[in-house]
Amino acid sequence: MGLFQKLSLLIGSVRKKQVNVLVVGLNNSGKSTVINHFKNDEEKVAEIVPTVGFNIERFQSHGRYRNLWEHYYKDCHGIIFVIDSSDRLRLVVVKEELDLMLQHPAICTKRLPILFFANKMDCKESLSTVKIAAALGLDKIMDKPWHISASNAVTGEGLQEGVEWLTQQIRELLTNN
Ligand SMILES: Nc1nc2c(ncn2[C@@H]2O[C@H](COP(=O)(O)OP(=O)(O)OP(=O)(O)O)[C@@H](O)[C@H]2O)c(=O)[nH]1
Ligand SMILES: [Mg+2]
Repeated sequence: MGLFQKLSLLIGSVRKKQVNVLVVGLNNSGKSTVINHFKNDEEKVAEIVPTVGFNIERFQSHGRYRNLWEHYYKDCHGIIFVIDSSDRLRLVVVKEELDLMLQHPAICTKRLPILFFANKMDCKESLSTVKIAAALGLDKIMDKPWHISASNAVTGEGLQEGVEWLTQQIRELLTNN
């Protein structure tokens, strides 16, 4: 069973409701590659469970478009934050963007689960999930469930573990509301 199918079935069994997951991250982090991985499964799902929708939207994390964020944040059930683990130089920029996102009025009041993909784990210079979590100060996120998974979006390695975690979180969120 494909990742997307599994996620849809699990969530769909709780409530037949559209689930929106937002995929964010700096340019070149691997967002489109992650999304494409889901898209292959989407076609299979359409035939099997047509009543369960799953939208993955993405936008570039550019300051210029920050006023659009609220629109995307408003209806989302979870966030996938993609990080290029091999891009050490821009890790400070990732932290800035993350902090801005967490401070956003549409985000800071919600108990939205955030899945971090420490992507490009196959690259020689890539940092471990522990080092990335420390650099981003993830341990300071107390009011939202979060999880970090190492991934290789090209081969799909690590995506399943992360998505399973996110599925469980969204399921709990939908059950409790
Ligand atoms: N080695 C390696 N390359 C990856 C991985 N994920 C993505 N890439 C490559 O990184 C480049 C950027 O990936 P995209 O998915 O286009 O990144 P993006 O975040 O959508 O970038 P923008 O659309 O510019 O914001 C592409 O050449 C991908 O093939 C990975 O896990 N490992
Ligand atoms: Mg892209």
